[in-house]
Amino acid sequence: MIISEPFKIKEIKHLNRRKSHERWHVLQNAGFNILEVPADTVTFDLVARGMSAWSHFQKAGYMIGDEAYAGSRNYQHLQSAVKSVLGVERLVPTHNGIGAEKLLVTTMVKPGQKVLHNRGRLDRLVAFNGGISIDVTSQNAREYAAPDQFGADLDLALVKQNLHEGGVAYVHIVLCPDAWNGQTVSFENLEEVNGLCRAGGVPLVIDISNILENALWNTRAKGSEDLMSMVRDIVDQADVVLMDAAQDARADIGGFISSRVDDIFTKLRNQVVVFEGLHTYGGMTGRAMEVFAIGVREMEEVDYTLWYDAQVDQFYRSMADRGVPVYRGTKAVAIDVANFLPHLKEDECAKFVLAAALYLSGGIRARIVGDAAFHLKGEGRRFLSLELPRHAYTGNQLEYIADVVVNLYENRAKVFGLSPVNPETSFADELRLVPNNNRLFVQLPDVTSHIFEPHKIAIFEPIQMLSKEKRKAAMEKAGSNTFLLESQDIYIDLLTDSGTTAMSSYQWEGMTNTTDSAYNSRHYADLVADYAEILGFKHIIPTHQGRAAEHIMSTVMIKPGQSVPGNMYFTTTKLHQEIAGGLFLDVIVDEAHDPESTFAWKGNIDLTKLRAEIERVGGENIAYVSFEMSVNMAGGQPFSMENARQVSELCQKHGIALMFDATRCVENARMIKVKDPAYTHVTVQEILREMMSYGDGCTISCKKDFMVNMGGILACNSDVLAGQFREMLRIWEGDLTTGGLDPKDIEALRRGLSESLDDHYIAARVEQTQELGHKLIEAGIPIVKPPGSHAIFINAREFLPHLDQDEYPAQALAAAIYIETGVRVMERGNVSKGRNPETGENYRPALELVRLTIPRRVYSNSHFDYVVSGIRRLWDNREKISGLEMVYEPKVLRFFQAQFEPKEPWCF
Ligand code: P61
Repeated sequence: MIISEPFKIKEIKHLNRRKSHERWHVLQNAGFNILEVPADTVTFDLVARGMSAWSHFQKAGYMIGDEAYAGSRNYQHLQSAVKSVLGVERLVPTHNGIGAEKLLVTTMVKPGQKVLHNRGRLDRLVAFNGGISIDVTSQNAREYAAPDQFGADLDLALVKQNLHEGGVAYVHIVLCPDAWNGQTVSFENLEEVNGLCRAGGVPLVIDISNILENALWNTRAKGSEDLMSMVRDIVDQADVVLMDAAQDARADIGGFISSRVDDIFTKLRNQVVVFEGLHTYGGMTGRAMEVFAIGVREMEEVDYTLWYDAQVDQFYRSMADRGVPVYRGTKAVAIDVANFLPHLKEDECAKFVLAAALYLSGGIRARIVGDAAFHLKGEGRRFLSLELPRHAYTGNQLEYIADVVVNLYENRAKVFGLSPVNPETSFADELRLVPNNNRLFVQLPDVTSHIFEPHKIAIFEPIQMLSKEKRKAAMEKAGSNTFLLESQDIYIDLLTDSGTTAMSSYQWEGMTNTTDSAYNSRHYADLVADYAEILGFKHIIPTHQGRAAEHIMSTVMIKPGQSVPGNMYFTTTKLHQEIAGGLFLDVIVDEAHDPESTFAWKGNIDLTKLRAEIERVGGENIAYVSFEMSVNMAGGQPFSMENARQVSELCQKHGIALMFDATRCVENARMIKVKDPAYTHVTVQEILREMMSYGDGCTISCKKDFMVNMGGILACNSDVLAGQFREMLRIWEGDLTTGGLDPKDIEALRRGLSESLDDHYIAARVEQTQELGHKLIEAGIPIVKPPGSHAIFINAREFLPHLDQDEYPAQALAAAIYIETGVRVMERGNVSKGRNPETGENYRPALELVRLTIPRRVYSNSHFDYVVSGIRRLWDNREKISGLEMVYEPKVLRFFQAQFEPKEPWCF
């Protein structure tokens, strides 16, 4: 069974969110027709066509369009992909699925001829050509049964009878017809219809746009696992196949039609230039063909098909299990409208009412397209499809949607009908409706049960799991150091949240239209203005990343021999303080060193310790106080606003500068909002401003909270300091107005700031980490409490009590976690802390931890469920993990490159 996405998130798109009263106005303007609602007001657009996520290979393909009029390379790529994956030899490209159908009908239907099909709705294209469209789907389709029942089979007797009567142009099978909620056609039925067609001399046309979903259920029925052979077998039944690129191939646009029959193929190929474009592009751009071609190749990734199916199943169960009348389709879950709104009369447009109510209460758009009459009466009126785009939404989001549906079901009595203003109109998008009661829907209670990611998946990157044997070999090669593993060997990468963020399409948009000059670009000016506004510091200086800012600040502000008190060390921060001749002194509260303490503000500075240090050396001998937000090494622990205020006062009294490490400032602000009742109703942005107001400047590694893969900031209020910082910047980093960053990254950084301050985003971000922590606690794993915001830290001393600290328990545990689960984590203990230069002994810090760091917007909760179950397994085998011996040790920051060997061979 597949339990988590076989990919990680590479790029996200923000979801639009509106309040329900705002949606009410939108609905009024849209004539209560869901199709007329502007897409930018929809949160969840539940259409499986063209709304799916792309793989990052598809995105790359989009950039290599060969826009030649004739014989484009992308056409060749598409042709060879379709041949190799689907076994389809001769390709006639079209601009979309309708383009393919248009070629089909215009070349193959003569006036008066019949088309037999299982589409379940009126076919205007056939009628327009003078043909007669006859639905021959079996009666079982009306049950809307689960996909294993093959409800979309053709009624063989009806097919036979019509073929016998003659005048049939072709038989057209859709493998998972939308109008029957994507029910499936069985392979036996295909074979039998094929036999009938052959006998009758009539071509069989198969629409293979949803061939993966169909083949999945046919392989299951046969007890087989070979999905791609079933795909080939299905294609083999057809004389003509056609495909909409925007479905299984996850493209946005495109299609093709093909025939193995020479005569038909020649007609299609001649006709394509009349309606679509030249026979080597057929109305597609080169880039569209490339995206399509890559999508076709990726149809062979069976895990993608399994994951999509698992999502449909989860979505179905989350509603069915709570009593909602729903049907499980192959790519949609359909609501049984009559049973959902039994109090509405025939003429009250129940399907449109339900669609409007779903939009109103959750920003959800169900799919109502095509003929108006189909949706107002008869079969079409019976169900409302919620189609899942492929790989675009997370389990959390599906749960939320299900909550909205359940909430609506429980309050269905409050829902009133709609009356059509123009019931005779042809197409659904033209329909206008008015409420039968002006208070329609307004009493529906809001659903607040789920915090969900405020973005959908735009681009994903496949991940793969090596076998345990291979993982063991990879870890051996890496000298039991997770920093030395290769990324391609990792299933879920929790090494760091630094630079690993999935950027948004909004950031990418800014990066594609940049002024690339290093000298005073608009991006620099905008960045400085935005960060100054939000952080409240006068001078904003970009650097290439955090440690560069630390180096400059330490060099400028520390005189050799000066003390630098701080709330726990961070590796690079302390190193730069020491390089400048400073002496770091830990003044964090004692609770921070106790993994079991549940003190809410473990990031606080202990004022007594700080006061004592000031008394000991005198204020003038303190370079500055180094005050980290969401203290990394303590477990991602926040400081309180009260503490910031008090530390600030104390510093001010003694003329000591207070410099923040604001790397995870937004997360600290969120924690203040959650933990301090005085800030419950204050926005994260305002909290951040207040926090910053207590300091004199900061360094930031923007690769964390500010949503970029590269970038840093050095900020201060003092003109003198800023001048000195800038001098160093030019010597060490790059130009004044880039700090060594690409202007594209500067624009991404500017846009990342606004995204990080979105209250919905930061709530979901912190919630994800908290949930992981709580699940590990429930599984009995010893972690640092309370769970922090960017990472969960496992207490390796407790996990491996049989190891001495000089056998590097955290290092051993990190290596073992990779071998057992394919998940990469980071040691934060004896190896990271290093040796005391005076004694040469390991420091043996109080905290011997393994860090599970959560990249931003990259993984879903399903991934973390996998992580928890794997670590739980290891916990049961923990005594089998022996200690390590260090066999290679660099002098500084040794943890990055050190190598180890297990003292005894590991066998778990
Ligand atoms: C991390 F193993 N953090 O957490 P730069 N301040 C703070 C950081 O967390 C931080 C920097 C400054 C990393 C990357 C990393 O020993 C390690 O942009 C609170 O990385 O230069 C970085 O910012 C430095 C991992 C750094 C390490 C040092 O994963």
